[in-house]
Amino acid sequence: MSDALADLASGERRPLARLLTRIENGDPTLRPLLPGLFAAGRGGHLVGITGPPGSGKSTLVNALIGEWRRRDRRVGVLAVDPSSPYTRGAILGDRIRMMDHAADRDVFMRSMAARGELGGLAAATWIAAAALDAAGYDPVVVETVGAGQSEVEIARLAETTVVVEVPEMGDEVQAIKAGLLEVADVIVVNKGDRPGADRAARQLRAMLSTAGGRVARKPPPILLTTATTGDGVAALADAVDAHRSLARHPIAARDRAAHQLRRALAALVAQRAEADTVWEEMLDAVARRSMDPLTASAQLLDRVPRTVDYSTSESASTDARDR
Ligand SMILES: Nc1nc2c(ncn2[C@@H]2O[C@H](COP(=O)(O)OP(=O)(O)OP(=O)(O)O)[C@@H](O)[C@H]2O)c(=O)[nH]1
Ligand SMILES: [Mg+2]
Repeated sequence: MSDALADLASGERRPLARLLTRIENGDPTLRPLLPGLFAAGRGGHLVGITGPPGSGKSTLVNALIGEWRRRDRRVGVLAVDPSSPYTRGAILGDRIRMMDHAADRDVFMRSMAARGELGGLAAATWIAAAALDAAGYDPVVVETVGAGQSEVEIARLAETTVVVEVPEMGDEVQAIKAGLLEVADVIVVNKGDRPGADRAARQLRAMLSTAGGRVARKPPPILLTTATTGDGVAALADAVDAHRSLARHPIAARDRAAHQLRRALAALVAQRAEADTVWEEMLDAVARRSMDPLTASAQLLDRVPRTVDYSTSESASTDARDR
């Protein structure tokens, strides 16, 4: 095992923080460490929390941390910042809202942005989550803003995906909501102190009686919370904990693995194609409409080598650095 991984197992915060920085930067020398990192996992529950901006995700995570700490769990939290204009600036707010637990040694919180390339932000996020798992945090919570498909996808890669909604349900957001609800294992109507919260929960239940959740065929539980007071948070923690065993059903695990593989594969192929000498040429051709994107993709794919050994190309530099 490399020193970086051995240090993780010690439960110290510094080595974990350092490793997360390397993951965030897309440090290519990490790639040979990945099998060891995933093998060092301790079975922590990976929980994704997503929902519209401002729905109270961070406040809810803060309250959930309190609940899980009462249950003697060590909690890890990654707040994902896709560095889009939408969410820039939200990070300081997140930090303040989760401040209740800043001094707790058994709570680890970190904002994640991805500057480099280890298969994109989604992959980097789940590598980081694996690091928190290897460091003994359970659950490991990933908060992403459900403002775009990629962010929702990040939460979807979790074992248990919690979708946070709010009582105000304008018609214009119904479509977005439907997309979000599709990936939900647990649905929360937060801001339960606001008028119409009960009605919103009832509407969602009606909507879902036809849609169905992704793991079981039966609709996911819908819970009412008020994150600011903690109302309903214990029941939410119960629902999340209860979903853990469902998520580990072999069919659910394979379903998740398929998503992870497809995403990682797409990111890798795109990365290699973009490094190809003909990439710019293809771009021009598609931009000029002298070639269609599908034919261009097929030609680029044909040029990607059939066997790529990632373990050899970068391991030499890793050995030099980590030993
Ligand atoms: N009334 C009420 N306000 C709440 C509740 N939960 C959160 N809020 C408020 O809603 C605002 C947004 O809360 P956040 O926790 O930052 O929401 P978020 O979903 O993490 O926001 P982003 O990360 O920016 O998408 C804050 O002003 C919170 O105090 C609640 O249950 N009731
Ligand atoms: Mg937030």
